Formats: sequence, C-alpha cells, structure tokens
Amino acid sequence: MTRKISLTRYLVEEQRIDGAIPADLRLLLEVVARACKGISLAVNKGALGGVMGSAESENVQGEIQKKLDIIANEVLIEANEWGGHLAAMASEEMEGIYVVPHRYPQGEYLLLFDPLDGSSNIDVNVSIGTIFSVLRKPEGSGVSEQDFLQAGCKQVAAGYCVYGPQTTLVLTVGDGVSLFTLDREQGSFVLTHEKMQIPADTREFAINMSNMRHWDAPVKRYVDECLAGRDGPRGKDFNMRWIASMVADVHRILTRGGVFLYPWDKREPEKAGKLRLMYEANPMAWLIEQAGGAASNGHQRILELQPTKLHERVSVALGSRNEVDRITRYHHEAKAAS
Ligand code: AHM
Ligand code: MG
Repeated sequence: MTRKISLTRYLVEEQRIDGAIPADLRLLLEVVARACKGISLAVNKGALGGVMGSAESENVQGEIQKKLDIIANEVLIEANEWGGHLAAMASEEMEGIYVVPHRYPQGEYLLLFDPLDGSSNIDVNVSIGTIFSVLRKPEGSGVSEQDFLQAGCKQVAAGYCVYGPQTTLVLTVGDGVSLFTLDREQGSFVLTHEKMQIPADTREFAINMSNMRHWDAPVKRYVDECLAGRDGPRGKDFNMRWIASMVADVHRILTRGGVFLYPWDKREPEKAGKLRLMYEANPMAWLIEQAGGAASNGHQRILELQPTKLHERVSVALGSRNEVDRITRYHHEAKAAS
C-alpha cells in the first residue's frame, strides 16, 4: 500500500526532524489548512449554498465584495483567533488589522491573507483560491499595523489553496515547496508533491493582454518579442494563458513553468500595480523563489521591498528564472537609456 503522508504528519516531521517550524507555527498552519477546507466546501456548494453573487459592500480598495469574499474572510478569522498562536491578522477584505480579542491568549505570529483571490471568477465556476503569509511579530508589547510592515524575505511561512477541479494546498516554511491534495473522503490534505521546481526556461506567459496599450516600454518589448515567435528575436513560439486568478496562474507555473506578469500601467499611474504586496505578491514571490524561480517588480526582488502600508500595491513579474531576469534587464536597460 502506498504510504500517505497527511499535512499533520508532514508538519510534525518538519518540526521534529528539521526543526524548521516551532509548535505554534505548526498549529497555525494546521488551522489555516482547516479554514481552507471550510472555504472549499462553501465554494463547492455554489448556488446551492446561497453563496453566489455580490454582497452589498465595498472593500478598502473600492472593489465590490462578493458574498464568498466575506464568508472566506470570516472563516479565516474565526478559525485563527482563539488558538493562542496569533497576535493579529490582516486581510485584503479589511481596512485595518484585526487584533486577536483579549479574551484569547496572544501569540507571536501575524497572519496576512487574501481570503478569496480571483473574485471575478467566483460566479463563473473557474478556479479561485486563498493566499496567506505568516510573519513573526516584532518584540514588544501590543501589536500595531507597523508590526506588519516587514519585507517579504522576513516571512516564516507562506502558501495558498486553490479551489479548482481539485483542492490543493501549496506551502513553504523556507525548506522548499510542498503540494498537498485534499482527500475529500478522509477530509485531510495529503502530500502529493515535494520540492517542487520551476524550469528556468519556458515558452508560456500569462498577462492580461487587453491592457497592452497602457503598458510601459519594457513590458511591451518583452511581450512583443514573445509574440514574434520563431521568426522573432527569441527564436521560439510562445503560448499564452490568463486565468485571471493569480492563485491558479501561479499554480500552473509552479507545476510546469511559465511567467506571470501584472505590471504597472498608465491607467492609474499613481498606483504601483494592481496586486497587493503583502498578501498576494510576497507569499507568491517566496513560493516561486523556493521552487527555483524568480520574482521581481521589474527593478528589484519583490522579497526585498520594504512595505510602507498594509494594502500597498506592486508591479509583479514572477516564474521561470531566465524570463523574469530578462524582464528585469529590459527595465534596467530602459532606465539607463532614459
Ligand atoms: P482579487 O484579489 O480582487 O481577486 O484581484 C486579484 C486578481 C488576481 O487574482 C488576478 O491575477 C487579477 O486580479 C486579474 O485581473 P484582471 O481582472 O485584470 O484579469
Ligand atoms: Mg487577490
């Protein structure tokens, strides 16, 4: 019989053998995984669970919230507030931080999440997911928004869960990237891939092409060269994929390589990009780097960016290393020539 390794066993062994995770962090990750199972159930029920459509509210980014955005946010908060492992949480769907109520013990970790990424895909039955990032709370009493403003390289755990044809949880604690698949009969996540690796080269890119006219020159140059195919400077044909759920696009890249871009563009020049640094770009950048890929804002490593606010946005290029390095080089060349 094939030996099945559950997420629980995997985390216990990581704690025991490698010392990669303290007990509190193990608890935190198990609780997040349990919350993701709950969200997965709500997503699967769809219209039968009365969870489709918009809520009558906007989030701090001015985006209309879907009912499932709010449900997923509540599931994550309720699951995580009482265990004693967290000091506070921050979410795409909440303006300020959520400090663990005083009736519960305070832990030493901070949890950030995009409860349901790919909101525009909820009602059309296309893969969506939860993205999360874990930081250690700096020393000192109390907790404030300032405590969350740590560069991505300070993360102690990061991951995401995709609600697609399968529910899959992808995790790093800084020791490579592991993939778990939800066994619905058993109700547990089972390890199905260890030490995921992204090929350094690819023939596949992901970008919302409808924004092309708004892009900056280096991004246009990169995509034009891909589109020129075998007859162009790259000398090979490229394929394009765009799911419009970052979790699902990143999952494809972790599985078979590729490059994902959501660059700054001229529509709203004061915004650094569409995606959020702290609970979208940072966890994904760390997972991608842990799998041998690269993640850049066009100018520097995403993981080295010092956040200045919770809902900060960032330009993103991540995936197969040689492609991301090329995109960064194009930005540097454009800057040097200006
Ligand atoms: P969300 O967190 O509100 O779902 O927004 C982020 C999503 C990403 O998952 C995805 O890559 C992007 O927005 C899609 O944008 P677009 O609508 O331009 O295709
Ligand atoms: Mg999102």
